[in-house]
Amino acid sequence: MKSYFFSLLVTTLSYTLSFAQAPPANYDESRVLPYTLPDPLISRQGKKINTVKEWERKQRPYILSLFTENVYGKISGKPAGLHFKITETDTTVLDGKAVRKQVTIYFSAGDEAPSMDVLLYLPKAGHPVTVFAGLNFNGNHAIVADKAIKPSKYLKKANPQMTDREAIDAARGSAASRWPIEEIIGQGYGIATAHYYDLEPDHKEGWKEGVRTTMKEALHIATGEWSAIGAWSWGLSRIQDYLESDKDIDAKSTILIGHSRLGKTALWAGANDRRFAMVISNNSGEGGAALSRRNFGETIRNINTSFPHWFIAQYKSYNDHPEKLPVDQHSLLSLIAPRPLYVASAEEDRWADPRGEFLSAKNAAPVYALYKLKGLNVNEMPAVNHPVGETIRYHIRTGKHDVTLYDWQQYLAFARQYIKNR
Ligand code: GTR
Repeated sequence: MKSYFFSLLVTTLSYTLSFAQAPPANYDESRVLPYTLPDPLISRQGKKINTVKEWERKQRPYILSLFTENVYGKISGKPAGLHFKITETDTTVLDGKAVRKQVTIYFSAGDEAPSMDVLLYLPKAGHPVTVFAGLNFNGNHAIVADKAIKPSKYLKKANPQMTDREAIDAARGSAASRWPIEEIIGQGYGIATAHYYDLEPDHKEGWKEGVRTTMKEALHIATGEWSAIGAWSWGLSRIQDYLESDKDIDAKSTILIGHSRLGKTALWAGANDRRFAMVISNNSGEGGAALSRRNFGETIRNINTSFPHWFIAQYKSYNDHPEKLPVDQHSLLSLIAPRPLYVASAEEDRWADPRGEFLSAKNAAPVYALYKLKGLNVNEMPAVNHPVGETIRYHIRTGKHDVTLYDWQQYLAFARQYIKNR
């Protein structure tokens, strides 16, 4: 009897603890506890990695496998039967300065296959052009207010009474400030974007409708073996598959870009798919660029509680023990090497831990150094609106969690500097 009550007590306690609310977020720098980062240049056997050869052959695959097993899960390659249908080519957009293409990517053979709609804007001159590829939050029709843009089949409705038409009209162009197309086209670059819901709707049950279910047999990955971030990342690689088929595009120079959860996604996609020439993480925060071991802003427990589908189940075992993770996010950034990497924070986005993003970028530099590249070669966090660094670049801008024209202007300048002669 005694032991029964004891075990009941233990069960109740552990149940209560496992569902306990995360402690309030820490925003006090003086309360950040000391931590030690795992060294991405120490092998499984404890040996120091000194050469690019050792890094590429053994250590890089090892670090990638640690993220696969502990954080984001598996990811697959290009499926058999993948094909494209160009549904629109309009050469008159942006006063004739750009070409708009709309393309449906079918993930397997036939017109009924699961698919994703991609919206492209390309400058008319300077082909083949470099493209910024990134997923968007609210549908392609939210990028530019033009009725010719096919609306997403996933519509956000402000209230249940809203008709589809009203929802589409309300969303049209609503994300235009995050995709300053005139500026991008004016500087000679293009964009390719798709709604991330086309890959997996962003909620706990979204996997039932997304590619983790619809492509399960074709990709040979069980739904629980990968994550929503994995599914979205996989979709970015499928956009690259299309870009490689389009002769107007220099697909060897594709720049991945993502904001927030889609910034986490861009990093994971860039780590897995080395066809991407540059990666931009905009305000990606916890599970993105920010160090998990720093108890500042969002924590692993917070993110796993609000968004259990973003990562694999194993990641939950680190909820209260980031120090047990065999990696930290600087190791993810290291996987982008030797490709140029831009990490950006926003001053008011304390939830994403700007200093943790900076320190992560800084601690990725030793892997860039193997390639004789200077990474983030400063010791102190820069002042706001003062980009720093070389092959790894960093800025913290004034303002909120967002993607702004200021951010894009820095990315365009970085692209001009590092991508031009590829
Ligand atoms: C927040 C989440 C962050 C970030 C953000 C976003 O609620 O806690 O990790 O990803 O959403 O994607 O906008």
